[in-house]
Amino acid sequence: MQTENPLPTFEVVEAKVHRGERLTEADGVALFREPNLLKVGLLANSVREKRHGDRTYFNKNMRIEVTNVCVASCLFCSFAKLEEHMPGAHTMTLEEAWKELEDRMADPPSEVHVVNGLHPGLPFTYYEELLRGFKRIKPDLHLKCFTAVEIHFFAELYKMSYEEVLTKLRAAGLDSLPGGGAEIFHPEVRTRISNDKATADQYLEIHRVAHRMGMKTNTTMLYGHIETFEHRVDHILRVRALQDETGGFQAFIPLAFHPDGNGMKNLPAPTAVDDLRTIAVSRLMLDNVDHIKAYWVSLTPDVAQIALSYGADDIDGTIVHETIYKAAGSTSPSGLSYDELVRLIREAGRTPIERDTFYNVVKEHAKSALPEAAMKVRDRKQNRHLEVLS
Ligand code: V47
Repeated sequence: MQTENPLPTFEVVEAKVHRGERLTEADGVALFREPNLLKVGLLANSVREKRHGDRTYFNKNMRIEVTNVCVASCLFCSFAKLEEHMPGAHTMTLEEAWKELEDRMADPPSEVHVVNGLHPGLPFTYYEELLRGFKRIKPDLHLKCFTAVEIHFFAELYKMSYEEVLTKLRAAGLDSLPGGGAEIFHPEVRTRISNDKATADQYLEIHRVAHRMGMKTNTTMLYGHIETFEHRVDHILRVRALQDETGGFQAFIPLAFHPDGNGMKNLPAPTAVDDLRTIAVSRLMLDNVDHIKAYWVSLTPDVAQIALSYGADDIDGTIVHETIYKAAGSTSPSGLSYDELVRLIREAGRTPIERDTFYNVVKEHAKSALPEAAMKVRDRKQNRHLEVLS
């Protein structure tokens, strides 16, 4: 890495951003090392506002994890169970998985996001039927299912090429791939935290194949454990390089590490300052990725709300039943209502835009830093405090 040379000053990087120049690896490391978080945040916010103004995206989505049985042994994972008979291991029947969606049909999501363990004993038809069943229930539902790590596992287990796996799943209803499984690409970290699943090159190759087939995907970075700032910058640059080639990534999602109940439980979780800095540097480095997502489950709704002024323009969605972060000690609720998301975005001074998975506008809400109803509640609360004090 070039970082043995003196790093550029913040002012040099700032001037480059204002000139619209692409940032280098050394610039990225310098931004991570800049002690004044506000300066980095302000710069990232200027880029965010140039691209999106106040617009802040969210969707009506739901998460379904059909199995937590997983043959991989990732150090950061608190969700996986090695075998089906272990306490806490669970694999849904297809009927149980479809019922999760059926139960939501009074106020249906526009997207279902499926992430699973790497189960060695299910037939490929289970996954095809899963997708077909979801589409039978709601034909216009967007299916964002299976990380590149799962696609790699399917290719090995069922002896198919990546393209064959994706073609078959697409025929069954798959619309796009979520970004999970990226972790940290650099081998110095990846071999220590997740050595027995898709490598960085395999992960990126699957996204490349998906993009070539016309599918959009997201990508992530799991930060705040044993990696250095240099590893984070290396990761971001690998995303940027593939995006230059294909243009297929819709959003980059930094995921804050949660330590409870996993192989790195002795490490502290990243602080809010690290969260905000990582969002900001991602926005500044990824000049070719449209959206930076502040995933409220991993950040907490409070930090996600602030991240909307540090470069993020998307806050994910309603979600409903998240379990991966719950298992790892997240204190975030497992779902937020539509109105709560609108309120979070509005009170951050932004305009809430309900989107579909491809960022088409479903509903544009009025911008209002403090909506009238919130003002009234605030006044009432303040009056009550004054009464108590007098
Ligand atoms: O792949 C697992 C991460 C990912 C922990 O594409 C952990 O729109 C922190 O990828 N602490 C799954 N992170 C979630 C994911 C995602 C989330 C939101 C939106 C999208 C999208 C994708 O969660 C896993 C892994 O990288 N993870 N355990 C943990 N203890």
